[in-house]
Amino acid sequence: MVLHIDVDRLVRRLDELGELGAVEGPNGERGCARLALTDDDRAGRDLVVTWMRDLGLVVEIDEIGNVFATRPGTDPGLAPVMTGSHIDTVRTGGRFDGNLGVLAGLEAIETLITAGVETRRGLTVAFFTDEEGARFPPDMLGSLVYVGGMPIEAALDVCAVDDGARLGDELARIGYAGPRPVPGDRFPHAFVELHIEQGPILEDEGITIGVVEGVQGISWTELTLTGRSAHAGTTPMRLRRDALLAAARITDGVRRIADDLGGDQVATVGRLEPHPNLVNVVAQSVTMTVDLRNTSESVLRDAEARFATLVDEVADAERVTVERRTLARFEPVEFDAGMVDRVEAAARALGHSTRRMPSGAGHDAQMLARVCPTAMIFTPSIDGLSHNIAEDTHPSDIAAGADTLLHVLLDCAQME
Ligand code: HGY
Ligand code: MN
Ligand code: MN
Repeated sequence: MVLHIDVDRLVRRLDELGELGAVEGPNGERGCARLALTDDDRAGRDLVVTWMRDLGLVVEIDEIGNVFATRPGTDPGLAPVMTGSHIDTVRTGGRFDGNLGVLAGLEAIETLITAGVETRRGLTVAFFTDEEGARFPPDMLGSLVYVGGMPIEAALDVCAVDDGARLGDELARIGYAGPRPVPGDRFPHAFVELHIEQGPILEDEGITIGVVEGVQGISWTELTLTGRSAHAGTTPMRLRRDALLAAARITDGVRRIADDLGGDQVATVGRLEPHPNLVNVVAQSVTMTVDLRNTSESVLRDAEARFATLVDEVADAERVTVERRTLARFEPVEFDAGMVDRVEAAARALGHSTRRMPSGAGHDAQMLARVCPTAMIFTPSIDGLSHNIAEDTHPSDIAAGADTLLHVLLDCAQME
């Protein structure tokens, strides 16, 4: 008997969670802006924890606010199998990024409870704090702390890029500074994460399930360029030290680095904050971010070297000073071959088309891969859109992804 999840129940929960921090678009799109450790994040956390407790799961919260909900197995001496993702979003987020992985994990466990199916190993569904890193860099912060990649003290002292709030203060304020110690003292036997692809590949090729083999490398840098504010009307061009012009030249240069390297190289200037940002003042300073990614560590380093040269040349030409701050730097990650095979086999056994692929986005799974055999399952994104309020995935694909997750969890839960 092949078990299937209840996709209507899963979609209902995705919609209900998506209402917390909901953002309405001009054409009726319904996205979600639920930045980490905001009141909306607290409301989202409270709702998911209520669903976890209603299922009778054992809920634990760790010192960085990661939440773990476990259905014990028949052999309590064995480490559980874990699934999960994140429920924080970016400001132009959708209802599926992260949320699908958490709620599909909950749905898989509820399906087993309803069917009266016990598992040898316990099953844990988790959500990790601040996966997006958009408010508190780096991204995947909560899972990074959980696996011992970042000391808790350093994490609690990270300040928000929007309002400067201290992460530890915000975590306490929303009531999610938990007692479970970090780094984790009880790592899972295996970890599998369901996530939307967030890109165009699966949809373009008409494939239902992405079998994710790894995650590309990520390099985030914050630049603060400082020139000299001056009067827009009286200051001759030759006398200007225009930080905004320097930022514009760097932005254009970053695009050229990606074009010159080609292949998997991507480069993004996502945040740009001029000061004083007034119509009649030559900008005194600009804070900006550059996001570079590549599946190859050596090419990513080449991109970083070209970026460093670009910044030096522009700063010299425009006579501005530069402060650099690394916000995130993670090398490419390869998932466990055995777990990747399990994902592929489960999807195919359910009759779904599959293709192996890397992940362009960062995910909590790349951190869990440091402590246990890990893999990911992708479902198609309509129009390849994500980090956009129009983010969407067909219910049939949601069902395919969650069913695949259910069967990978069942498979792993019987492992020795
Ligand atoms: O930035 C990322 O790839 C992810 O959305 N945190
Ligand atoms: Mn995500
Ligand atoms: Mn995201």
